[in-house]
Amino acid sequence: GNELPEIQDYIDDQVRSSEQSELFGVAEDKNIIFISAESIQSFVINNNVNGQEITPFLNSLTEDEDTYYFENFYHQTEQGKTSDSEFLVENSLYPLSRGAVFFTQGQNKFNAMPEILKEKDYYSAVFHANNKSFWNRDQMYESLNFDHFYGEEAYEVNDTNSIGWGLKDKPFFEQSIKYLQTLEQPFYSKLITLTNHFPFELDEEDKSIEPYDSNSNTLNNFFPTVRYMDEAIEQFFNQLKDAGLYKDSIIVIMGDHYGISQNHNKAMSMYLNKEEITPYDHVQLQRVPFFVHIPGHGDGEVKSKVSGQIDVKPTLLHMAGIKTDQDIYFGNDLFHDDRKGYIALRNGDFISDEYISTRGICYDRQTGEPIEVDEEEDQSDSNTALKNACDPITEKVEKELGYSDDLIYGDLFRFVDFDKLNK
Ligand code: GP9
Ligand code: MN
Repeated sequence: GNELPEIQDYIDDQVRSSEQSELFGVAEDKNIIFISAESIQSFVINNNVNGQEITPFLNSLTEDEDTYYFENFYHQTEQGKTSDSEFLVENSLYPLSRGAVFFTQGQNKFNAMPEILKEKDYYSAVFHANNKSFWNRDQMYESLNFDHFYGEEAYEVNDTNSIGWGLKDKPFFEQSIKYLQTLEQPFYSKLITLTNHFPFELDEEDKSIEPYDSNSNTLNNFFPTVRYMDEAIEQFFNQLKDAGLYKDSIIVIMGDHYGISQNHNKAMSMYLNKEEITPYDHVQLQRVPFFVHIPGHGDGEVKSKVSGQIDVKPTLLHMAGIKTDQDIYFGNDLFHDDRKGYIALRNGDFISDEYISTRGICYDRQTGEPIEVDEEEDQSDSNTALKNACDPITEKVEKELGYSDDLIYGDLFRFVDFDKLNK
């Protein structure tokens, strides 16, 4: 059967907000420069290691008057890692619970950001110095309607400017500038970094801070590579200014997913000065930085509302002055107060203003304390059912994840006339 009408009704009732946010159109005619920052987690922001700041540049952005920083922003990725984060951003749909949607659904029809932005004459391009077929990007980017993909072959990569997974972030940004300068404006460009990737290798000359000292080399080496990426992003801001691209652009920086898995919980608890990493702490560690930088804006602040990668698409489209009245998506504009009020993780866990639900336990989000389960009389057959304070939201989360899966597995966007919608 065709679930589309039911899904559209659900989105109208439960997801879409009715009015335009205060930042609607703020990026109109401006370039959108999106930096996908590899494996960075929010716990490094405004934090130290060995008495030294880890991310001085990003820290300065948290206080910058032209920047909004979202401190409770969650990644929502699964096994598809970076590609899942890209899928969330471009579509505001959930990735799959197993495998990578970039691989399994690379030929589907979508109504992704690059396509919708064409309505305002945006040219779109991705920059990433890795093999084009990694994560099946070459195929998926066509389905998402990107105009161009600058992959590894667009870059000069040699022994001295690469490490680990490939081209280091500093030469990557440096070499990307000349391409950005040639793009038709306005453009939507996504730049995907690589150096801060497991196993976090870095040349001595690129190490500005010392590794941490714990039983986990992964966590130890994470800090110097995060710092390297922070420096690369700062340098990129300056290069955008030198290239004359800065003033006419908004710059978005987002962490793609966690870098430190729960295998390193012991070292992590030592670093965070905690006795242990509880399931609640584990969910809180899934926060990744999200920055929206609008040169000359002046109203920037730290936003504390619960938010996530699912929210990026409606937020950016609205900033570009595009309405999403008809689109099919599961996120909310981050600059709008009328929001769903929860962020669903792909495994069914969620974070709401009040609660964090994980592994069937409902925690108070502020205190991290589990909430007592009420025994509730079921009057129909006098059985006692256990009622969890998180249950009402859990039901919505399950419904929403199911609808997203229906859309993807059924390739249901084939049946929507988006030319009409994107008019
Ligand atoms: C590979 C890069 C890293 O191109 O995006 O992928 P990941 O392992 O983080 O998904
Ligand atoms: Mn990644």
